Amino acid sequence: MASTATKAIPKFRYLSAWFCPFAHRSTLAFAHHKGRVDYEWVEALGWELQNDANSVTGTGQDWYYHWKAEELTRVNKSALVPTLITVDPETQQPDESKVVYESLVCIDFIDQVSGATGKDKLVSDDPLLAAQSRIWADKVNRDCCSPYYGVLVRKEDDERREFFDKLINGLTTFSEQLQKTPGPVFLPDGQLSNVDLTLIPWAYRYYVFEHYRGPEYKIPESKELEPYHEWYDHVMNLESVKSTLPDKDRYLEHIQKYASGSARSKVANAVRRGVAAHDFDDEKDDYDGSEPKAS
Ligand SMILES: N[C@@H](CCC(=O)N[C@@H](CS)C(=O)NCC(=O)O)C(=O)O
Repeated sequence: MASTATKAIPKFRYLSAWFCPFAHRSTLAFAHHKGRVDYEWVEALGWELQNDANSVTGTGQDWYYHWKAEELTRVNKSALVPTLITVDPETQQPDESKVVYESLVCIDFIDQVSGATGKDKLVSDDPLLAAQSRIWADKVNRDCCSPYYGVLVRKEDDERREFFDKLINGLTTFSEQLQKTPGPVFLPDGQLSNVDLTLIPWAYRYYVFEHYRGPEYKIPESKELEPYHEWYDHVMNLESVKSTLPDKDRYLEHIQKYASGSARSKVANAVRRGVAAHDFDDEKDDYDGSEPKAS
C-alpha cells in the first residue's frame, strides 16, 4: 500500500554571521533550495574590541577579534562559520553528532539533502560535470576569493597590487572558461552551480576595493572580462541571490576593520603571516581575544 506520509524537510541550525562571505555561500544554497531544506539562522560570530595595551598588533591602537558563540566552539573544533547542525526529524532537537562545515562542502551537502533533481541541482547529476564543477569551485576559491584579503590586509601598495593582479588573472581565467559554455553561468543550460555560488559572495563584495584602495582597484570593464561581467549581471538579478545580499553600506563599515589593519581573524592573520587566505592554520592563525602573557 502506498504511504501517504510526506517526507520531512531536512532542517539545520545554521551557525552563521551576516557579514561572512564563506557563510554567504551556504545562505545562497539554502535560498536556491528554499522549500526543500529549512534552517534556523544563529548569529554565532561577532566582533569585540580590545585595547592594545600588550601590543598585540604593535600599533598601540584598539583592535578587533572574533567573539564566538559557545555552541560554535563546541561543535566545530576550528570554530568557523558556516557550520550546520542537523536537526533530528523525530525529536526536532539539534544532533551535535551530525555537523557539517567548510563552505564548499556545505554547498554540496545542502544540495544533496535537498533531494533536488535535474537542472535544480547545484552539483550536476552528470559525474563528469560534477567533477569539473568541484575542480573549478576550488580554483575560483583560490584565485578569485582568497586574493581579496591580500588587497585589504597587506600594508604596502605594491603588495596590495600584486594580490589585485592575481585576482584579475583569476577572473580572466574564469571568463575564458565561461566562454566554453553557452553562458551566462558556469554549467550549460543556465544551470546554477557550486562554481557560481563559490564566487558570488566575493564578486558582490569587490566594490569595497574602490572605496578603501582607490579607483585603480575597480574590476576593469575590459574585453577579456566581458563574460565575467555578463555572469555578474545575470546572477545578481536572480531572485534567490538577491534575497541574500547584505546591505552595502553596512558591509563597508564592517570591512573597514580589515582595511585599516585592526581585525584579527584566522584568514586575516594568515595573509599577514604571508600565506594565502585559504591556507590558514587553526593554531598559528588563531586569536581568542586573550592578551598575550607578559614575557
Ligand atoms: N575555509 C572556511 C573559512 C571560513 C571562515 O574563515 N569564516 C570566518 C568568518 S568570515 C570565521 O569563522 N572566522 C573565525 C576566525 O577567524 O576565528 C570555509 O570555507 O568555510
